[in-house]
Amino acid sequence: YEVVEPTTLPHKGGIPVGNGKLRASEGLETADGKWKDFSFQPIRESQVARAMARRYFNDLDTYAESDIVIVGAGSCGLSTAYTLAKARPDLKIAIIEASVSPGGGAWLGGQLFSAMVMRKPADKFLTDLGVPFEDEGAYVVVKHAALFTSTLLSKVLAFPNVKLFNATSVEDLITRRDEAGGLRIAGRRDQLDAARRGHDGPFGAFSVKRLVSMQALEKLGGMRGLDMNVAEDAIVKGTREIVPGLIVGGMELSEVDGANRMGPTFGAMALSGVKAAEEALAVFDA
Ligand code: AHZ
Repeated sequence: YEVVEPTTLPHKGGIPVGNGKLRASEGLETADGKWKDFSFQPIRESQVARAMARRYFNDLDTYAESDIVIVGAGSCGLSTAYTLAKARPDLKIAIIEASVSPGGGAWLGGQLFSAMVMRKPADKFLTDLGVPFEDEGAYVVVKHAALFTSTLLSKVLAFPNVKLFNATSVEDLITRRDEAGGLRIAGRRDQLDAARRGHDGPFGAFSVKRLVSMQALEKLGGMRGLDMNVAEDAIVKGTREIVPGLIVGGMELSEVDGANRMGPTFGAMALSGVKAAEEALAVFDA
């Protein structure tokens, strides 16, 4: 499908609001300049169904074999996707998110407050992304966590080599044996599961719990209590390939390593995403 950039659409940038009133812009005006004769272009219901279904099934077909599969579109998974897609337009990246709404816990800064705190040096990630923040010295504050999440999401989804399958839950891991008999996650190098999280919730730490039940990991360390200073460094530094083919980052990693949680500060999620992307490329390019 040919993608039409917004500036070339007939309504040229949408409907501007002037003098407090909604005013039709060029291309949207009706003959008398009022809304009386306004009408959308005609359509059949079947066209709508086909327009959606054709693309979805085409995407399912295209991404049935992906280079990288990211399980969970929380702050860590999305940061991974952003870093990978930006660095490697040649890779096919699928994001699978159980919920209808991607973003995980990052729509709020934590504890029902709207601002988001990130400790330095995670400000570099915000600068790269183009999200404004207030500098408080050792840490920065984004006015709205939702601004961070919506900006990250919009950039990730705009990459032509990324497809988000939301409302889709990962229910098991594909496994293979290598020549030496060792277990690896997914077929060859072509299915790589990177970066997701793990609070105990309906889907909490799914991948790593499954690793235990399939005896690829002896046991989980279990997430510890809150200690921001210890937790954030540990999650970023510990983001790695846990079992061949499976890279774990974000809060899910705390379940593996018995690491502390960090509570409402998101720098480690962004930078764990960056590290997960690096680890994935190291595996992929090996
Ligand atoms: O819906 C989940 C969420 O959007 C999704 N998910 C979980 N299991 C899945 C499955 N298939 C598909 N089986 C699944 N999707 O994964 C996403 C996880 O996002 P998150 O925001 O919950 O995790 P994160 O690691 O990206 O960020 C954690 C943020 C936290 S938790 C925390 C603390 O507890 O102290 N502190 C921070 C900053």
